[in-house]
Amino acid sequence: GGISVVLMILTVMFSCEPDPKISAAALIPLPEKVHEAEGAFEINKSTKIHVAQDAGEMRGVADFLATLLNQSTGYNIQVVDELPESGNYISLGQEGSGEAYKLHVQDDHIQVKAGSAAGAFWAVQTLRQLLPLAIEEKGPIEGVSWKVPAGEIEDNPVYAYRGSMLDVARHFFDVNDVKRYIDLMAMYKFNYLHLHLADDQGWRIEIKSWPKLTEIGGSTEVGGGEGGFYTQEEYKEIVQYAKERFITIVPEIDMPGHTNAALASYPELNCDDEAPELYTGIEVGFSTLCTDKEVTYQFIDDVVRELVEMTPGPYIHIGGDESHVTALEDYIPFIEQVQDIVNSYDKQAIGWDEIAHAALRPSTTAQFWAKAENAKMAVEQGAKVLMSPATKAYLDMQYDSTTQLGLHWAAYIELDSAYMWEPTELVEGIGKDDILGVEAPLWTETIEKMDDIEYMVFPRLIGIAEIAWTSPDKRNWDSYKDRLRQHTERLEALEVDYYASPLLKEK
Ligand code: TNX
Repeated sequence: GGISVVLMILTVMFSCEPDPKISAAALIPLPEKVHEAEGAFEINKSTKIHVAQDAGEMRGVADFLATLLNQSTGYNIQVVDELPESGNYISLGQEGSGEAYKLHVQDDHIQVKAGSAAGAFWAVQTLRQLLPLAIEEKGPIEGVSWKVPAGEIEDNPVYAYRGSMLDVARHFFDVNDVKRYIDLMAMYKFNYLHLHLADDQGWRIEIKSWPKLTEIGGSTEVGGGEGGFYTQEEYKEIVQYAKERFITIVPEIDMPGHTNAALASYPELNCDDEAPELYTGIEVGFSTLCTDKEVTYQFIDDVVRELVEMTPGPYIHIGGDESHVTALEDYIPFIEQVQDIVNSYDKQAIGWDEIAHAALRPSTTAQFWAKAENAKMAVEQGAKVLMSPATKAYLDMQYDSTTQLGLHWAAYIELDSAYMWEPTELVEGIGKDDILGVEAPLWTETIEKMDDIEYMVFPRLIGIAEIAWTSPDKRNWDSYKDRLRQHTERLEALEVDYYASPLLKEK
C-alpha cells in the first residue's frame, strides 16, 4: 500500500547512509545484552537458512523464518541442513537451556543459538525487529536493502509465563481473529494465551457429552448478537496454530459463578431445576452452579476431560471470581473439588485470586486481579501468583475519559501507566520467586470486532511484554516510549488499528 511506497523511497534515499547500529535498534522487549559491531549482514536472493537435520522443532522455526523473509523480500530463500559453502546464511542451533538465545550477526552469517526451539523462535522475533520495517509487508517489496546490523544479542526472559487473555464469551471472536491475535502476541514473545471460554453470556467450546452448552449457551452474546462457539476441530486448530508460534493455550471455564450460559442450557445444573433465560447484559455476580448436587461435578468432570483431551498445555483455568451468590461455605469445598478434578487429569489449576479462600492444591496458581489479601493468602499457602493487576494490566480499561470503548471501574490506563509498574512491587511480601508471570486480560463486554480488540490492546500489550520479559533495572519509560514510537510504524505495516496516544507525540 501507500506505506510500502513511502518505505521504498526512504530506503532508496538512505541507501548511501552508513550501516544502522544494532544498539540503536528499537527492540521490544529490550534484550538482556546488546553488543554492537561494525558492519551488517544483508539478506539477498541466495541467502540460506541452515538448521541441522535432527534439530526437531527448530526446523519448524527455520520454516517460519523462511516464510517470513520470502513474503516481503520476494526471494525464494531455502532451508538447508548442511552449512552452505558459499554465500551468506542464517544458522539455527542448540545451545544453553530454556528460552534463552544468542543472536550473533556478522557480515557473512547470522548465528542463532538457543536453549530450545522456543528460544530460537524468540530470536527470530528479535531478528525481525532488526530488519527494515518492510519485512512486515505481506507481498514482495523491491528496492529494499535487507540489512541486519552486526553485533551480538544475549537474551533470556525474566518470567516463564508471559500471557494475555481474550474473553470470547462476552462477544465471540472467530478462529481467524484468534489467529491474528496469536500472530501479534508472538511478535512480542508472549507464550501463553488464556481463552475465557464460558461466562454468563456465552458458552464457546463444543463439549460432546453436553451438546446443549453450545446449542443453547453459545447462541447469543452481550447485546443479543448471534454469539458462536468453537467446534472441537476449530479449538484444536487454534491450539496447533498457537503451538507453531510457541504459545500455549490456557482454556478457562469460569465457575461456580459466571455460569448463566451453562445454567440456561441444562436445568439440572440449577438448585431449583429451572433453567434461567439466556443473558445478554453486562452485570456480574448473579449466577452460580448448584454446588451440592452430584450432577454438577459429573458435568465439570466431563467438561474438564474433554478440554484436557484437546489441550496439550499444563493449565486448566477454573475461574472462581465474583461468585457473589455462592455462600462461602459452599464456594470453598467446590473450589477444592474442582482442583482435584483438574489434577486427576494431570493438569494444574489456575483460578482468579478469590480461590485463595479455599485450600489450594500444591500445583495451583492464583491470578491476582483485584485483592492483595487474596494474593497473599495464596502465597502463604505456597501457591504461585500470576500478576494481572486490573489497575495496570486490564486491557479493557479506557485510556482516558474520552475513550469510546471499554470500562473504567479499575482505572484509566494510559500508555505510561500500563508500562510503569513492576510485578514484585504490587503486593507486599510477594517477590520474584512467588510470581509465575504476568498476564494482560481483555474483557469484551464493550468489544465487538477485531478492530476494537486492536484499539484496546495496542499498544499497551507491547509494554506488558517488556514488563514480563525484561529485568526491571533495564526498563525506563523514556527509552520505551522512544522505541514504541518506532514500533507504531510496524503496527501500521501490519494494519493494526492501535490507539495513537498523545504521549507518543511528545518528544
Ligand atoms: C471483572 S476480572 C471480571 C470480569 C469482567 C471485568 C470487566 C474478573 C476476574 N472478573 O467478569 O469482565 O471485571 O472489567
